[in-house]
Amino acid sequence: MPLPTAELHLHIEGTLEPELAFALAERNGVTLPYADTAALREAYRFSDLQSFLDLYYALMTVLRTPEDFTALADAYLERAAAQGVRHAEIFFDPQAHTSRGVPIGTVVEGLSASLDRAEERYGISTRLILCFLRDESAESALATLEAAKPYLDRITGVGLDSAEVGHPPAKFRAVYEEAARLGLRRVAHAGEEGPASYVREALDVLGVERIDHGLRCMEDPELVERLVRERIPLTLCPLSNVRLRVIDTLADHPLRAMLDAGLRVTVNSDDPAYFGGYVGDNYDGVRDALGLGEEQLRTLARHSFEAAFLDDDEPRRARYLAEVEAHTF
Ligand code: ES4
Ligand code: ZN
Repeated sequence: MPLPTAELHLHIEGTLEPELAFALAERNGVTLPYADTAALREAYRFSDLQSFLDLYYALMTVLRTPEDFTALADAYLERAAAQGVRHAEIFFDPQAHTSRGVPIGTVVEGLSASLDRAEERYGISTRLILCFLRDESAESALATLEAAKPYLDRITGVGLDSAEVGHPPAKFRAVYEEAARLGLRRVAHAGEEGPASYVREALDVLGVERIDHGLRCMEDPELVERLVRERIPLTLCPLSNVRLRVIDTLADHPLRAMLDAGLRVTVNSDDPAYFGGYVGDNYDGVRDALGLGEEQLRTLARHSFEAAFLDDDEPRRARYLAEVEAHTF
């Protein structure tokens, strides 16, 4: 039995495996510039975040109908369940679809058709988090939030992703203010490729409750102290950091140092189809590379459920936490 965990940092478009991409391309009459799945996998050698994003946006053009999004989420949930995921807070990038003529309703309704059955089929509770592309304008983000208004009963929060450097959190101040007014929870990617100051800014200007990645906070001891004091969860994605060359090898990952510093770190898979593994593979990777013991692994899983947006269902959170305590390695 895998360690039960909540996955809090997962881009649904990043779960598109080559086999499904080719199947959807065929179904939708989209031509991919790769001969086959093996040739596509050959392209998964990234030098940085941007080189990954270029492929990520190109490949997701095979997603066109509600059924495509349903199939995508079903495939993720099945794999996630096999690796211990009990609760998933799923990011999606509406602008990456609306910009090519796929309405946000197609995306939300397609994903929802899968998520509505996730509990009965896979034993996973779910939430949806709408992410704004930070390399697009603040106006585009505001228009996206406006377009999402008919679907807010299915959306728990907002996030901020895509190319980080040069697009500081403050660019989205007004969008996050509006999101807060609408009662949405707030998270943001910060301190992945961008500096520690972006982590601070995401907290101060955007009012985020969790930081996605946040790795580079380790360059700023005062910021670390604050994150510990304010119990801000950080959603780490170890295999992603290696594949995107944020660090050289898993053995260089600061996760252990972050745990030792008292940070509320969690383990997640980010874009598992692209980075070589789902959430259990990420746990196994850091366990082996950093020599984590059972109590440290249990702490990581406990953090994930404590950081989950389950405030509307505390009995469920308590059940999940009890599963973590009862887990035998
Ligand atoms: C992403 Cl790893 C990562 N970083 C920023 N934005 C993203 N979108 C999808 N994966
Ligand atoms: Zn991410």
